[in-house]
Amino acid sequence: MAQHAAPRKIDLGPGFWPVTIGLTILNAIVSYLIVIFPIEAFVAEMGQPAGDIDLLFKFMSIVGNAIFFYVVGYLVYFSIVWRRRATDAPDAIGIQIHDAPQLELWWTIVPAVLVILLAVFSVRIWMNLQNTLGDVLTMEAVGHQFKYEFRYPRLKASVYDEMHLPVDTPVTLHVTAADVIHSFWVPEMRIKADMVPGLVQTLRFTPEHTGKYRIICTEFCGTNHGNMLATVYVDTQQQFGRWLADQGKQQGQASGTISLASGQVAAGQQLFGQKCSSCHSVGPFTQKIVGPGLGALASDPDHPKLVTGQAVNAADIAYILVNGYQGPDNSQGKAGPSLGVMPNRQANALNNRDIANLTAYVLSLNAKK
Ligand code: HEC
Ligand SMILES: [Cu+2]
Repeated sequence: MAQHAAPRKIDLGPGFWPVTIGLTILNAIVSYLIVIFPIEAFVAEMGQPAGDIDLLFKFMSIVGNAIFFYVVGYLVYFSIVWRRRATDAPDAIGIQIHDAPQLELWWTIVPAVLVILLAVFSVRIWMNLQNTLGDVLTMEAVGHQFKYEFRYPRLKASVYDEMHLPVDTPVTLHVTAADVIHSFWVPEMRIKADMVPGLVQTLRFTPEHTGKYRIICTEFCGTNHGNMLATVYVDTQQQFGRWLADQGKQQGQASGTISLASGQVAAGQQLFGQKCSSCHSVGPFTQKIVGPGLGALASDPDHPKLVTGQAVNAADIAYILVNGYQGPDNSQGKAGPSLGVMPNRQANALNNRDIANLTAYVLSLNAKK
């Protein structure tokens, strides 16, 4: 048996060309359906580069579908045409084909051309996304457990969980993270980037439709990851200008001395549920979520001091709420391992009254015991 000879002419079977024509027609129909598929009817396109990215997606779908239908189509066709017949010897083996330069040439050229096209197409979009040429607004987004921080060039303090952008304005956004890996995803913009501590990545886009859109964290970043959502508002130029001015004014008013004596326990309890309970239980120190339990702050003999090493009193608790804390655990009088990051007042969006109320509530937890 001459098994290794190159065949003069490859026998493709009786129905090869009709099957090829059938698969080609099927591909043309599927490609047409992909081209007319209205992605934006399911997830709106809020601006550029959403359109380009949808086009790229359609191009990949068409190529992927073509490969799928041809490969599976021929696989089924050849399995039927060259199946083992009842009349074949029980130990018969299939036709062994080696060295078919014609076939090998085409199955190399066609995928190579497709991959090159794909590369050119996607690198163009990628470069556009990174290019900061002629941008008007440059700002930063920082991921925190479990909130988004936005820094605007003309605001002294950051804004949390609410991003405002002026319509029709190219925006350069630098994204990074403060603690663990988060991600910045705006489905309507088709942009998504991991927020990685120590790495700053650039996204450039231009919102073109006013409205309210979602920002979603897509990297599991801790116990409250599922609630790590924010909103991006695309405003008219005038609305955006007004918002920015308002923010500046509010930030000017936030300073001033805090009157701790006026703290309301009930208001503090309500705020605690909104802003603190994702990280703190009201159980003993050891009942940790992200931070230590706060229920026995002033009555736990194992932890006579605050994690900062300061005494447990209103002023020193307020100090932690204002400045945040990340350092060794000094609550037992000697330095222990760091417990994590306690966010500062900006990150927790606390004004002076909030701090007074929370301090009163935290201290009241001990009074009840
Ligand atoms: C992202 C999680 C997180 C949030 C939200 C958070 N904390 Fe904390 N908090 C921590 C961590 C972690 C520590 C410990 C820091 C350290 O020791 O390095 C801490 C420490 C503290 C301490 C000191 C505890 C001690 O035993 O000395 C107080 C008081 C406190 N937080 C109050 C609050 C209040 C009130 C809020 C709500 C405004 C709040 N925290 C929100 C994580 C958080
Ligand atoms: Cu996150």
